Order: sequence, then structure tokens, then C-alpha cells
Amino acid sequence: MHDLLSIAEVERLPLADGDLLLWPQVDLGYPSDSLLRQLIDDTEWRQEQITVFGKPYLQPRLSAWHGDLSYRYSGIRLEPLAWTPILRHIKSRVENLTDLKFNSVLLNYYRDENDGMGMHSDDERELGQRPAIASLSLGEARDFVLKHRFRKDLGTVKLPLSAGSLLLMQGDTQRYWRHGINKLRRPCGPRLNLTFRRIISKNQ
Ligand SMILES: O=C(O)CCC(=O)C(=O)O
Ligand SMILES: [Mn+2]
Repeated sequence: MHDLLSIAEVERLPLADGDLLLWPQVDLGYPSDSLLRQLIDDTEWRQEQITVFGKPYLQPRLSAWHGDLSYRYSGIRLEPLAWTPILRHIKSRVENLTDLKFNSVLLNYYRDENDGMGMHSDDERELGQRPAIASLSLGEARDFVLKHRFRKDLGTVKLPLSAGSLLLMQGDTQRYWRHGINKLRRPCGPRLNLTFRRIISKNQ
């Protein structure tokens, strides 16, 4: 593996019991606002109904799952859509930057301030023990909120993820931390987040 940290455009963020690398601004080969528009317009968005403690509810965002294998979480099973040329292009850029390989991507579309994502860890069995997840943001900046699962003394970490930023979560991050995107009280334009993942077992 090449020495990522010798490349000035990435920084390791201090986080106890976890490992976060942030590229504040990556070059995707297209302006990030045209990628945002193209992905919003061309994606087969769905609003998934999930089950939490036995109760069904609609997720407050739209999503799409592309890749080679299906994926299950919170009681739903996502059958993958095929890779599109633009997603393949972004995937290979992200793979070059991180020096990792991914076989799927979850796209999340936060239409406005009323959309968000509850606190969770990406700790499904299919992702393996210490998953590396690369998260690319486009559109409006939103705070990525992290809370330690056991150590309340560590307090809440907030990372504003702006258009063109790439966050790599790896090591013990999913084991010890939850993360999410809060809804906002002030008006806010659309944001897209693409999380590239590597599914390592089918677990059907
Ligand atoms: O929108 C984000 O930045 C987070 C997305 C996320 O945590 C997920 O897809 O699991
Ligand atoms: Mn997540």
C-alpha cells in the first residue's frame, strides 16, 4: 500500500478507537455540481420502508443501491442495480485515492432539511469485521455526527462534509462509534452521499 498520508490532500482526523481519513476536496474529473445534478436526475431513487423494533416506517431520505451483491439491513433486503458509467467512474477514482477495492455503493439523497439519517454503525456481517467505507459527499454541506457507543466522556464529534469531500471510515470505527445526519431546523438544499463498501459474504 502506498503511504496515503504522504499525499498532502488527505488528513487523518484524531478519533479515539477509530480511524478516519478525510480528503476535503477530491478531483472527480467533473464539477461536483454537475455530478450532483446528473446523479439526482438519473438515479432510480426509492424511499425504503424499514422496521425498527417491529414498527414499519419510511426512511426520511431517498436511496439507491448499486453493485455486485444484495445487502440486508434493518429488516430490508436491497437488490442491487447495475453499475452505471458515472458510478464506475467515481468508484475507480475513490479506489485510486484510498488504495482499496469496493464492490457496491449506497447512494443517499437528502432532499432538504427534513431528510436525515438516524445514528447507526455499519456493522452488518456482510461487511466483515473492520470494514472500510468510503463516503463521498456532493451538494449542500451537512454535519456528519459521531458518538462513541460506550464512552460518554468523549462527547459528540461533528464533521461538516462539504461538496467534493471524501471520508474514509476504517479500523475499529464501526465497532466503537455510531454516526448519522441530523435533520435541520433551517432551510437546506439537496445533498447526496455515496458510501462505497465491500460486501465480503453473501449471508442470504
Ligand atoms: O450521508 C452520510 O454522510 C452518511 C451515510 C451513511 O452513514 C450510510 O449510508 O450508512
Ligand atoms: Mn453509515
